[in-house]
Amino acid sequence: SPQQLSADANFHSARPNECPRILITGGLGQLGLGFANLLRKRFGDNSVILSDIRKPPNHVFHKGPFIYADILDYKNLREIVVNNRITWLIHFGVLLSAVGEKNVPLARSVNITGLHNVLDIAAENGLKLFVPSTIGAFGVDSPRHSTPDLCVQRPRTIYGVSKVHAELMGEYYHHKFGLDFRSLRYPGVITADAHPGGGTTDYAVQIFHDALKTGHFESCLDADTRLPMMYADDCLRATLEFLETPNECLTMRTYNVAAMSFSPAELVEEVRKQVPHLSVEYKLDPLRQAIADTWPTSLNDSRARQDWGWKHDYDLPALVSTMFALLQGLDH
Ligand code: AKB
Repeated sequence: SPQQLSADANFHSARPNECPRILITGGLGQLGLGFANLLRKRFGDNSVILSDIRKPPNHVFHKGPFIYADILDYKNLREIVVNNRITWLIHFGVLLSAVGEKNVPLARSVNITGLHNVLDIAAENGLKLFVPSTIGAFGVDSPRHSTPDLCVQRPRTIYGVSKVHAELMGEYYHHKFGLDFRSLRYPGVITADAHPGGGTTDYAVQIFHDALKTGHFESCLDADTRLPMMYADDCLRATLEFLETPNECLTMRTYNVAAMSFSPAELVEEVRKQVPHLSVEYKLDPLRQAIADTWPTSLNDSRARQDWGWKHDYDLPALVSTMFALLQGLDH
């Protein structure tokens, strides 16, 4: 479209030479626009192309370049990387844990075939490649508490299996072909500006909207199911700081990152400090509960803290007060 062409023209002309040229896949998911905003602040508005297979809402389109990119279409993706002289690829395109179990063939294709396309294009074109991993890459056989970076990983979801595959393939491409592959194992991420789609930790975003809209919250996980969680700003800052860390500081390619752990009951208690009348019902979703029961309750991220200085800013009280301030500001 003419708008797309002009977005591309801006992308080519306005960027200083030393800045990375960044493509984000799955850009309309929970983290895409937030990360594009952070990267655009750092490297300039036209340094980042957001991409997805869906039509973006106007506010996304007006914030900077957006392009159609299908990670399952190798030639389409390669053309975008080549034509825009991309140097960093942020691969957010994925089906999350719960939705993946409901459509295994699609999850296998998006999460595994899509990753293969991204890996090959990144290796062929000398890109820096970031692929998030997850607490879902661990399983019942992993240590449950303070789970370390290196331990047994036998997840039982297609999402988890595909993420272990991504970690291993990325590391293999790094050692075999010199690909600058980097991955962080994200906890459940809590965003104010976007909803997650089909994850096991989604309840921790939903509660804020329900508290403000109806004052009633139905938790799909049991009251005492503790999981590692992180506020979006910490998650995105961790990702950028990690990407900017010189190669020689990294002793690994896939790191745990952590901030806090809480259960639905602990989150409810904190939310009630802002919305005291919140009523809560525990209506378990058997699929999500079964998945959560196999995940770590907390991550050990000491290697990230040691190697590249990771440090979180938000604990549970800070997360809750920030979420309410933002959502009320958005005129809920
Ligand atoms: C999910 O719940 O599937 C994701 C994750 C923790 O990876 N939010």
